[in-house]
Order: sequence, then C-alpha cells, then structure tokens
Amino acid sequence: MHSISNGGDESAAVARVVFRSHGFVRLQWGSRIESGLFLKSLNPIVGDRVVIRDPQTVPWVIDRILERTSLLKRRDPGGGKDQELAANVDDVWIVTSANQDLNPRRLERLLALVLSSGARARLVVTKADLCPNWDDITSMLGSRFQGVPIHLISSWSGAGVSELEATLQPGLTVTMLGSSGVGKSTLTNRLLGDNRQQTQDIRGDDDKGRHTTTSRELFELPGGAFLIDQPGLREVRLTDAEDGIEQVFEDLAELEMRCRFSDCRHQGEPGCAVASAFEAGEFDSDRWDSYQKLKREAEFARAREAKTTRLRDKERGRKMSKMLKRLYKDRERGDW
Ligand SMILES: Nc1nc2c(ncn2[C@@H]2O[C@H](COP(=O)(O)OP(=O)(O)OP(=O)(O)O)[C@@H](O)[C@H]2O)c(=O)[nH]1
Ligand SMILES: [Mg+2]
Ligand SMILES: [Zn+2]
Repeated sequence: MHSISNGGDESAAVARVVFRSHGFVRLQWGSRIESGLFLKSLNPIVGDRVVIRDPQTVPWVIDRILERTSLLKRRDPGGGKDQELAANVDDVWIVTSANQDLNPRRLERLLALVLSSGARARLVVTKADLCPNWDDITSMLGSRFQGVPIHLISSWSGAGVSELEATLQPGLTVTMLGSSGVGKSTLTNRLLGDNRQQTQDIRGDDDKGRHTTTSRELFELPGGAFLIDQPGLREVRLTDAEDGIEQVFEDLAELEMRCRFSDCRHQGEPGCAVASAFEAGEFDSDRWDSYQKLKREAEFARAREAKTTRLRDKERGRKMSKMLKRLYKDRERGDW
C-alpha cells in the first residue's frame, strides 16, 4: 500500500481500520493485519484510513486519522449520543429480505441516513428464492425509490449476485445496513468465497433475526473491493439527516414549495399544491406521511440538540463562577 511523506519520516504508512473494540483496533496495511493502539481522543472507527507511526514495530500506533470522505452514523438507541457505523464508505447496500422485513418507510429512513453520510445507496432485497411474487416487489420498490438501483438476490441460489458483484471494483468500499436476519453475513461469506462470518437461522415464530453479528468488520474481497459487515440494526434514529431526507423526498419537497403560502401546513389552505396533487391522484400518501414524520423527527432532534448545548453552556458557566468565587476567597485569605 502507499507510503506517505510524514514530516520526513519515510517509515510512516497509511493503514485501514478493519475492526475496533474499546481500547484497540485491528489494522490492515497491504497484506498485513496487525493490532493497533491509539489515544482515546482519536476515536478511530471501522473504515478509517490512519497514519501509523512505524510498521516495523507491532502493535502499530496510530498517529492520526485521515479526513473521512463519508461517515455513516445514527443516534445511539441507548443514549443521546451519535453512534458511528463506518467511515470512508462509497456504496451502502440497504439490505432487506423478501420474506419479511420489507417495510418501505424503514427503507426511506435508512436511505436518508445513507444519503446524508456522503455515500451512495443501493437497495438489496435478499432471499429471492423464498419469494413467489418477485415482480410485484421490484415494481413496488421501483416506483417508491426512483433513481435508486434495486437488486433482488439470493445468496443461496446465487441469483442476482453476479450483477451486484459487477458494481464492485478494486478499492471500492461497501457496507450493508439492515435488520438482523436479512442475510448480510451470508452475503459477505458468498462474496468472500469463504465462511468467515457466523450466520444463524432466524426465529421460526416471528421471523426475526438473532443478532448474530455483534461487531463491525471490514473484509477485503477477492476482487480488491472492501466490504464491511454490520450487526443488524434494530432501531434507526436519524441524526443530522435533513440533507438526506430532502434528497429521498426531493419531489415532495419541490411540491411543497409550490404552495401559495410559504408556511402552508397543507390542511385546507387556499392554493395548496399538496392538496391539488392529492386530488389529482398523483400522490402516494404513505410516502407523504413518511416524509412528514422524518422531517418532524429531524426538527425535534435539532431542537433537543440546541437545548443540550444551552444546558451545557449554563452548567459550564455555573462551574466557572464557582471556581472564581473560590479563587477570590482563597486570595482574600492570602493563600496565594
Ligand atoms: N432462503 C434463504 N435464506 C437465506 C439467504 N441468505 C441468508 N439466509 C438465511 O438467513 C438467516 C440469517 O442470515 P445471516 O446472514 O446470519 O443474517 P444477518 O443479516 O447477518 O443477521 P445479523 O448478523 O443478526 O444482523 C440464515 O439462516 C441464513 O442462512 C437466502 O438467500 N435465501
Ligand atoms: Mg450477520
Ligand atoms: Zn400546502
């Protein structure tokens, strides 16, 4: 892999983060994969390109992280923070299965996440072998997700896999996002030509996956592309995704702008372009509802963020004035 000049230090090299756990990472540099160490403040994530100090000394030590070309993240379901899913991803495969889990609103949510990250998106519908109404699914998705490439595949029979593989090229980085049990790891293994990832039957009673994959990991595929397998996403809450939402619903955003009043709420106001489109029957109201819901959620998240920042500033101010008070008191007492 390429060396870069790093203040005259010829031994410095750019490696890729293939795995991250709390205190350490696994890094790939050329054909070598080694453990790596980093300062906590750096926070490298899977997919990052990092400068390592000296490839001759193991464990490798990360000096700095190169600027990311894209960053996938969601709001952490456990807390208010963001959870990073991968960096420097070119294409994201939004994976859903044909037998369950095919929920267009959920896919729109994922698509907004992807498009706001700087990556491109493809829809990958798995388990085509279980699916008798193949054409219905593709035409439904095709009309709802115009402009997004759709692949119907089976990792078991191999149907559709070579078309998907044809979108890969050396150096391209792909990751997969979707619910547990949709077959992300099975597809990873198929593309690797090797059973590296553990897979597990979904539960018979409710068709749900078992969260078999528990960490993100980057693999180099035989053709030279990189694939990051991800744990299944149970909940996808968006963060900083206004951009993505506007892209997913570009036509509806434009429609709204044609209303007579710029603050039209589309509830019977005169000159409402949304109402006219609805009456003309050229309107998917489920998709409209999905758009409104995601927009409200994004506004709410932004308001909450602003509030947290205000609270944090207030708290900081309080601590500072306490500190100053103590300082003055000490000075009065002649302690310094
Ligand atoms: N019929 C059929 N089953 C499949 C196909 N691909 C995967 N499966 C099965 O679906 C189940 C779940 O597959 P996994 O690959 O473990 O799913 P996953 O998306 O990685 O799940 P998590 O790691 O929990 O997020 C396994 O029993 C697979 O064998 C397919 O193309 N057809
Ligand atoms: Mg898996
Ligand atoms: Zn209106």
